[in-house]
Amino acid sequence: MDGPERIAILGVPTEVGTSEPGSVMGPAALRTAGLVRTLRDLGHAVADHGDVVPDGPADAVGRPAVAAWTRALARRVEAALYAGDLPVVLGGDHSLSLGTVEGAMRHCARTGRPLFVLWLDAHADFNTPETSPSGNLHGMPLAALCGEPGLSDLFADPGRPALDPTRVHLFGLRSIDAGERALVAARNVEVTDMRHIDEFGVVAPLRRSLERVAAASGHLHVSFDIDFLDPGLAPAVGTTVPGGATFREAHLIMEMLHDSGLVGSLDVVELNPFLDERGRSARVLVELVASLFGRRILDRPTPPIAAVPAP
Ligand code: Z70
Ligand code: MN
Ligand code: MN
Ligand code: MN
Repeated sequence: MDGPERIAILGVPTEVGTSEPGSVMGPAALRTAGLVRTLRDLGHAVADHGDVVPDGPADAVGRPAVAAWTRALARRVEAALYAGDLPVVLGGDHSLSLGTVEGAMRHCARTGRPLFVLWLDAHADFNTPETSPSGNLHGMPLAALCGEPGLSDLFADPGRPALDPTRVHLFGLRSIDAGERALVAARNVEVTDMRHIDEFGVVAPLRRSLERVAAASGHLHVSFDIDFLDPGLAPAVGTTVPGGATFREAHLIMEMLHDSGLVGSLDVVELNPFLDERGRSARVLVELVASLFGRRILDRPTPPIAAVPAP
């Protein structure tokens, strides 16, 4: 990401993966908060492709409904990447990332670049039907993508290769169920939890991760669940988990992601506008996406820790 991008906006108004209604309105709220105009004002060529239509009956529920969204979205994301666009997917609950990541994986299979996933989230989203206490599919996309059994019916291609869990970085974790904790450890998923952030900050673990992606010439997919942020900052979430990222932490992460030039696709998920306060959360997300796409205070990248300028 260096200079103007061609950005393809894709709305995914779904809430089939959660039991809390409202995130179906997420794409509309992000557009209302000025996402498209903000990205254009930064000099990017932005095409709003409207909302994706699920590939199946409109009244589907449960797993067949999630699969219908995955099939449709994977195709749209793959096509956008093939056309040289950077897809920005507006959710919708986090089950939609099955589609974004399946599409990005197909693209990476063609280009030969390895896919890395940065998962900014309070949760691990690594439950399986066996470990899930809720049965909600938005708590399972990473387990499904990494090939855990019992979830292959959620994909367009049930025989697709699995995402390498060691190339997944959970960042901001502060709520994890017992079964998924065991699974995340067993699969060697990279984890930067909130305690680590409190002790060491966001810069060191993120920089380490970005250096790894750069060394492998990888495609970095960023999946931004709004509950990564502290609920005091972004209250529009179904289940609030206290102790989330501050605006300044999230802002710095976005600036570092921009400066890395490595981001190849982005999801912005789990905004529930029905629970927002005068559009506050939607506006915060637009500000953060703007920073990821190059808005900055001064015209210089975030300096490496090893090279803090002398006073
Ligand atoms: C819990 C589950 C979850 C929100 C993801 C929570 C999952 N681990 N909740 N995002 N808001 O039900 O699997
Ligand atoms: Mn740029
Ligand atoms: Mn999530
Ligand atoms: Mn979450």
